[in-house]
Amino acid sequence: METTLVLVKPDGVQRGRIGSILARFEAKGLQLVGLKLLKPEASLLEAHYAVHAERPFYGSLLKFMGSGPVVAVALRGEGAIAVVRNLVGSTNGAEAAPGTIRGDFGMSKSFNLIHASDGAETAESELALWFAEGTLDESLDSLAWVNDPEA
Ligand code: 3AN
Repeated sequence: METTLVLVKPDGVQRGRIGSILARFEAKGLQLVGLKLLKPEASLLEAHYAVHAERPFYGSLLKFMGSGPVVAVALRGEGAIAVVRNLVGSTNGAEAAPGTIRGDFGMSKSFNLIHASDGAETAESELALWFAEGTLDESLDSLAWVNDPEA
């Protein structure tokens, strides 16, 4: 089992896409184990995007991410990190595959609706930042019908 972090970015919240984005993860069979709406502090965003500090878009990325409320979500499932990245699609919404969240809802490479952890180490550090209080330990009974225990 893996747990990964998803953020519905300010554009996704302002455009009323929280429900339709979360519905895709629920429908897939991932379990929500953390959920909150917040306007992130600059210090949280700086820590979250530290790896991009040298990129030319870093300043505008921090400004955008701090411009309105975001939804932070922790999702658990077998192979959840890669499964979620596949559902999210590639960075630029204009080029992302149809059927992915970015491919279906977005047109931009900066206003791309959603963030998802890109690996095991990132997921661990990002979950510690956004869910310092921890995530839910309990598993929903429905998860027993998502993955075949014999396979
Ligand atoms: P992804 O979220 O697809 O993993 P990263 O990790 O390359 O993308 O970039 C982190 C975030 O920085 C993206 N989600 C996007 O919001 C922003 N970003 C990436 N590339 C650009 C770009 N060329 N111009 C503006 N913003 C960008």
